[in-house]
Amino acid sequence: ILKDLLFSYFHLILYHNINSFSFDLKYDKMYKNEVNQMQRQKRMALINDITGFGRCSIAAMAPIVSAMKIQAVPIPTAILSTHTQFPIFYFDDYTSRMSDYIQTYKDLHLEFDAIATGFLGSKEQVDIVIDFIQTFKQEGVFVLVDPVMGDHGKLYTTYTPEMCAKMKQLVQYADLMTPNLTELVTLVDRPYPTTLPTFDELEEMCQQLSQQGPQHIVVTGIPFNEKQILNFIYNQGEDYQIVMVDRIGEDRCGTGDVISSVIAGSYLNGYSFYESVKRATLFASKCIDYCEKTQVPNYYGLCFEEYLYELGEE
Ligand code: PXL
Repeated sequence: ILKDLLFSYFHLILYHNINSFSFDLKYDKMYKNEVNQMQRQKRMALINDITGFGRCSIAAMAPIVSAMKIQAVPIPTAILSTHTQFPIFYFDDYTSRMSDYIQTYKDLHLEFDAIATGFLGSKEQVDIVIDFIQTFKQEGVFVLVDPVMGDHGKLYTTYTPEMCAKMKQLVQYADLMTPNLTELVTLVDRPYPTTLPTFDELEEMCQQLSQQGPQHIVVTGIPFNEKQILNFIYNQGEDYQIVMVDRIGEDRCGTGDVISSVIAGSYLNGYSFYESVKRATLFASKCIDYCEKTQVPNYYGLCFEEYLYELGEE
């Protein structure tokens, strides 16, 4: 037995040494190849939760950006079996493991072309995201912040005043932002309007938010009338633009994630911000239309799989 044990131990040491030696070589070669590669595939970090059933966050965003020929790199903030709109769900907060997870990317000197952030559950997570951006946002890298904070004039219960203040800190690192009206007014310290704000009011609020960082903002999903949804686009130093879409059915979970990932992917592939928003809202509308026709429950998310191939067609 002792002989066997010694033999295994010896093998373990040998295996480890050979392995770390070959890793160094492999890593060096891999890294140099990547740097020398003229046309490395584009790569996007997705900092969001992984939810198994319900078509939201990374489970929706990763296939969407992949369809656009962009490598998706998930950085989980939490792991859930279903999203929180289901009556029951398993929830595993990943905060305490995020820094170690990200450390390997730092050690590997990985590079990203874009960073997209979504729902963040605690102020610690916002700090981790800020550190990630400070490390990986090199020249030419853009950051899309989807400030998932609330909807219909109400903030999510996790959004304490402390969390709101923390979210405001993240704004300065954003190049692109995709707030809804609730999130926009919260970020610029205004009350939720009782009537539809005018375009001038929307522009003024976007201007205020933009002064803190983001050059491009789209205020998504503003209920314009019974039949239409307004998306208000603000580009720093330019006139505002609007994209109207038909209002189909009730709100669907994950719509924001589908929209923000199509925007991020399109923008990374060279579309203007306006074109990116247009592509995203049209794509989401098509998916919602399919869900309504096939009577998919709202909390099952958007059946984006049906039209995914269209995103790959330039
Ligand atoms: O963005 C939708 C979403 C994402 N992730 C989780 C959610 C929801 C919506 O409820 O619960 C965990």
